[in-house]
Amino acid sequence: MESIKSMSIITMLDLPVRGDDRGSLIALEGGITLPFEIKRVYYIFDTSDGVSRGFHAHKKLQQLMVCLSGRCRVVLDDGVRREEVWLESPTQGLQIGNMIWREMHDLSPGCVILVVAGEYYNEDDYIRSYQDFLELSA
Ligand code: T46
Repeated sequence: MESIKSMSIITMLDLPVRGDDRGSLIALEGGITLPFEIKRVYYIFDTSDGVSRGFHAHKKLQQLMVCLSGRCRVVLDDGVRREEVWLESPTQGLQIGNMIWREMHDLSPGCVILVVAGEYYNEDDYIRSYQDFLELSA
């Protein structure tokens, strides 16, 4: 698990490519490639043109986000700082911890985002109001 960029709230993981002359393969292993155990995997695709997603934080959830195809711009906000990063490579993962507001913008046509999560889906873990997020993170 090698962090190639860890400044402020953006943490990108350089994912190990197990390639050979047939092509490339990346394996994500909980507790090895990722700093948490994996309980859930989901992917986002076929997002309508011009639509942004996210606009929430999680109370406890740890996740890794990888753009497998296309690109998208992710905004992260810890209640004090607001930063953004383009995800455009299947070899790089954006680690997002708890109490980080996230937004996904400018998803390109054909954009596919894989998300690996440390917990099962739980709507109670979501903070969907930015004002509530600011109060809870203060
Ligand atoms: C996140 C960003 C990056 C489920 O039933 N199970 C699931 O595991 C997930 C993730 C979602 N859903 C349902 C809940 C909604 O009815 O799928 C629908 C769309 O979910 P949501 O509006 O939360 O999708 P995004 O793209 O805004 O956010 C998702 C994740 O929910 C969130 O945890 O960090 O991707």
